Amino acid sequence: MARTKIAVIGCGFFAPNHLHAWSELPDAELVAVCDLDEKKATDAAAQFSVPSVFADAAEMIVVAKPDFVDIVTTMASHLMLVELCAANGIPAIVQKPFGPTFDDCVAMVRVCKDAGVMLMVHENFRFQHPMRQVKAALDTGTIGDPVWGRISFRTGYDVKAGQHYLFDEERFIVLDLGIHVLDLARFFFGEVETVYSRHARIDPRVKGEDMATMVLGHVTGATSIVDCTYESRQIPDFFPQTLVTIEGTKGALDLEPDFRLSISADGARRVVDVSTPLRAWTSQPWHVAQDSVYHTQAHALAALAGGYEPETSGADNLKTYALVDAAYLSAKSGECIRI
Ligand code: NAD
Ligand code: 89V
Repeated sequence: MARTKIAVIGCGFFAPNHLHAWSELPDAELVAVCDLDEKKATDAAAQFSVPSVFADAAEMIVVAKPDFVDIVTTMASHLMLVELCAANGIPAIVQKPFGPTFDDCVAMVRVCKDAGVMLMVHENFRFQHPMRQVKAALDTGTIGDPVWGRISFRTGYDVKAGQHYLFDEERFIVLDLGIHVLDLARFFFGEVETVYSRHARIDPRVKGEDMATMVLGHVTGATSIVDCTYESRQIPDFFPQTLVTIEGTKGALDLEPDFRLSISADGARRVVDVSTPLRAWTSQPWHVAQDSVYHTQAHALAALAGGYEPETSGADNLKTYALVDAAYLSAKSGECIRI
């Protein structure tokens, strides 16, 4: 079977992970890279042996004729680029945050639906190896039905050093990082009906909030706490690990630091190592995130080939994005928001 011809738009900070993953996926063939800054695209093409380089996405689509476009730009350009793909009948995967506003996200879903092309959001946290192990453990039913939990991402790692644009985001950590953790809450506990959130700004150099604590009421009756900060002073710092506690009707599980998954059920506790093996191109401490890029893209290719909706389709991600908006509304009003 012919390999899927992939074009990548955006060759900045995070793109090398996408390019490595596409290079490693046997069913993918990188045919073009594009960046407004042509030097970045040229450098990426040289490093990953990509035959065509563009500074203009519209030209790339006409000339390179990709089967699938991977949009790795920051959110301001997502709507324009997704519209471009849809207008040319090409499916796309777009990095998180899906868009700067809910209306933009809805427009992207609509334009792809009308064009009959797949749209996936690169929401990679649920594709992290430890998170798949947590979900698999939940699905065995060993701990019963989840009734309470906490999903926590706390670090002092300087993410802004690599991603300078984060300084200027009016809506910062909930939209940048909370969106991942909220997606995990949906993944583990199901859909959400209420959101209460408190935010704080700790680093005076950023415009938006860099600490958030959200309480979610799930449709099942379960409650989860989603908390995140880029300004934790904890030692050791476990960046970029997400810690998970889930209590169920028959037991409990904890994804602890250093990727130990402890499962308590039937009066006993067992601990499983769920650490992520290194790939040739992944390295500590980012490897768990990098590896999830591979699995996210593998899922995209499988959904494309199989003609089914990916787990984190554009339509699905609207539900996560609605929680982001609700968190901001709650933090501003001091009220619990019904979805
Ligand atoms: P970046 O600014 O370093 O790179 C983006 C690149 O896109 C830039 O080189 C820019 O010139 C290019 N670009 C912008 N508009 C373009 C257009 N219309 N046509 C062609 N090129 C264009 O950003 P980044 O840090 O690589 O982040 C990109 C996205 O990835 C962000 O949305 C960010 O939130 C996300 N991200 C996700 C993860 C994750 O784990 N999922 C991690 C880091 C970043
Ligand atoms: O930007 C991101 O999406 C996150 C990280 C925590 C690494 O910054 O993956």
